[in-house]
Amino acid sequence: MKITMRRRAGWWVRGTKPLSSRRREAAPWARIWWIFPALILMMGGGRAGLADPSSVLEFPVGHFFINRPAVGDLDGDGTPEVVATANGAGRSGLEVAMTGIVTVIGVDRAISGHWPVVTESQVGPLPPTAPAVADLDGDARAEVIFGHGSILYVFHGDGRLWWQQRADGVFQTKPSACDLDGDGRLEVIAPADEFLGRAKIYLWRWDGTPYPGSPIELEEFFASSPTMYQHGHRTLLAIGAGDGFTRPEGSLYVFAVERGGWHLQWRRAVGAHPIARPAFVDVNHDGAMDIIGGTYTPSVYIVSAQDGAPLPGWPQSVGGPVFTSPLVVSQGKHTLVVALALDGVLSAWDQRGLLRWTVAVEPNAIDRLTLMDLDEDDRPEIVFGTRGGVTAVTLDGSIVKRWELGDYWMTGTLPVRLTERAPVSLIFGGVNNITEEAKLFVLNP
Ligand SMILES: [Ca+2]
Ligand SMILES: [Ca+2]
Ligand SMILES: [Ca+2]
Ligand SMILES: [Ca+2]
Repeated sequence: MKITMRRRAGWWVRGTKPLSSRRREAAPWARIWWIFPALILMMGGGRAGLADPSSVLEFPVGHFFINRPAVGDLDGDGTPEVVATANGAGRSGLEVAMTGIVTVIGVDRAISGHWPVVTESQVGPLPPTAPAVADLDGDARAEVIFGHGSILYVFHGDGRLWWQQRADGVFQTKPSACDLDGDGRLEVIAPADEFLGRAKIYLWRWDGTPYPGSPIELEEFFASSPTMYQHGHRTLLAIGAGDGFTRPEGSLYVFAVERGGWHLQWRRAVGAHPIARPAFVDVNHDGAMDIIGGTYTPSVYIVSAQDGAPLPGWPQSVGGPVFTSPLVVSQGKHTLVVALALDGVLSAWDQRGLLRWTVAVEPNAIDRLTLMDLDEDDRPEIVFGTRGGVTAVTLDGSIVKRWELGDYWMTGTLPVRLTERAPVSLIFGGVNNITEEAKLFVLNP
């Protein structure tokens, strides 16, 4: 790949084409492709543009597929870098689809080192997972952790490969780094899927040596990204698992991880294919953790983290599969549970499952809803990428803002303060529906 180095608006990027900054409006009729084993969803629909006075930076980072970007201080200078994983390098379309590319973009100065990096070609078109960014070796420079095909990669912050491990199965969800056993060192947690087989949760120590008892085998084909809750030296690890549309069952697993091992705390059927990343939240304010997630039943579930028993009023059914992790917003005594389904409807309930409102947004398959106080009125808005742009919805269920960014399918958004004094930017990825080009977007709302 030709290496170029350009500077614009305080941003440096190495190894990609020049940047552009622009204002655009009105996304035309578009299509969204969501790549998943044995599943390609095609969706349509349209929406007129709302106001768009904001500035947007765009960085080309690959083709066909892009994940929600991550940020971390890769070079130890105190300011964050942005990491994007996409499909990518090569001359033919198939070659591009079979490789992953990782691009790193810096705010204040050019990124030194070996970025972008390109992964080994896989059998068939597989996207890399979203990246996790964490300092595994304790040198104050974050590593970049992601899976592509059956390989889990760990790169140092300068783009040098540190370690890699092979799995039975395919990495398709974002890995995590967490000190599971309280020894002061992070572990890497990465589920690998196996179509018509059994998904496995791989655990490695910081340096790539296997954690005792790894991998943990699940009954289902596919697993969600893992979620952890830590209490003292004990970590609870929650993961949803399902078989796609082939079987209506699906389980939520909670494992307890302690020094020297792990054990299954409980497993409970929560609906079909519950692979929206579960979240630990005390939804009913009783001092005990609950777990919330979404299924393809389709439904939103809330269960007790203690034993998996459903909370009163839950699960609640919705109009389409829930791939996006639901949000819980608490303001004083009031709690709002918000979930987005693949039919493009955002729904909100109170903690007992009473429906408060619904609003039609756009069909989408994003991984995350973001809370962000856009107008600084001390009430956060719900922000997410959709086809054609980014939408913000108030806690009362009205669309207050819509940024039209062209014919792109967008990922979930990440609010980041890129320098100490900078206002919060929204970072997300998008794939162009015509050219299939993958871009990283930085929106200053
Ligand atoms: Ca930095
Ligand atoms: Ca490091
Ligand atoms: Ca540890
Ligand atoms: Ca609770």
